[in-house]
Amino acid sequence: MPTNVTAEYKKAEQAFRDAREPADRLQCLKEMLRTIPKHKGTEHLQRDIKTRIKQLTDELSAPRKSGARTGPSYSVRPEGAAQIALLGPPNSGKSQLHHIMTGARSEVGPYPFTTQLPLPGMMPFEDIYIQLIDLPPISEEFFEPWIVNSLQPADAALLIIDITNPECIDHIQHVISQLASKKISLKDRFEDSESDVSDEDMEFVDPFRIELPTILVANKIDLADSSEELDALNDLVSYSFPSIAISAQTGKNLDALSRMLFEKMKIVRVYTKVPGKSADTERPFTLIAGGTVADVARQVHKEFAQSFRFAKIWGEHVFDGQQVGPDHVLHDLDIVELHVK
Ligand SMILES: Nc1nc2c(ncn2[C@@H]2O[C@H](COP(=O)(O)OP(=O)(O)OP(=O)(O)O)[C@@H](O)[C@H]2O)c(=O)[nH]1
Ligand SMILES: [Mg+2]
Repeated sequence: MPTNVTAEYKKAEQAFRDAREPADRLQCLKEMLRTIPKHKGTEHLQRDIKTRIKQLTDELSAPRKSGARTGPSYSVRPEGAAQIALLGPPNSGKSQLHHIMTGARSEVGPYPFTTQLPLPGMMPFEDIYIQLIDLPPISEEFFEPWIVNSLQPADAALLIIDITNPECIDHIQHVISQLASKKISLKDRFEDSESDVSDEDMEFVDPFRIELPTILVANKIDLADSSEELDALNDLVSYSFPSIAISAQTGKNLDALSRMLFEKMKIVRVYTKVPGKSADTERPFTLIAGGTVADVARQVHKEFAQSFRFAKIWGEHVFDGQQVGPDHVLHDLDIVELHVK
């Protein structure tokens, strides 16, 4: 039987999903606990919320001590146009890929379990950056519990496998099941699924469930001779994830991979201009598909959204200098001139 929630709780829950800083998330969790209807049907969720509040409070109050049993959440503050988590079995080349794409010094080793902490890095794509987070491996026997926290702010994932490993297909399943046991599902679609939940708007959905759109990356293609390994590639077709075969060693197909990420994420670059001047083409603001003029206004200045009057836009989908309101949806490479009171 679905249990109905109040609009107040729903609002707090939405704010929690949108919050990216740990302190904001904590605030939202407290608001969720305050507004959740207190009855038998919500007991389980109340307990979950309390656990998260405790974890976050501990994390925020205590600086990380080495060897502490309950460590910090290991979540990395998002930067750039999107945050992408690198997932996969041991030794599949996650760190090698991270290093070659971002230049960050991920430790690469010819043995499993080399990576033990999340490591951020920025991958350039044309005039923007996408953040890649290198993570420890996930296998049938091994799963760092804190990876769950690391995945909270992620926008999508790359599931990296070693195509020369005869068990690489099983590895995919192990990663999927380990994550599923923690309410994290890897999904094959990048389209926003928010709209299909409108029917159950006022029903409880688990606020801690995470869905990560995922690209399957078949690595070490340089070692694959055209026989067995490529058969394995064909088996991958049974997974419906978008996929690509690369070599993190030789660099083969890496440009295609970053373009695929950019396109799948539907990242929108917006250039701003001041009236009477030409656009600032140096540094675009970035939005995820569906982002509006108001979203850009907020990035330009926190209070901009309040003083906003209208915007003029140049781009492929508008007349030159077309006047629009805050809800106008922007497209990649649009130029926006904000007018304020
Ligand atoms: N030939 C070849 N070797 C690769 C490729 N990518 C990674 N390797 C090698 O594979 C080994 C494992 O690479 P890592 O990047 O450390 O793998 P990982 O997935 O980060 O491993 P863990 O941190 O243990 O999960 C290293 O010896 C790399 O040099 C590739 O595309 N081709
Ligand atoms: Mg590694």
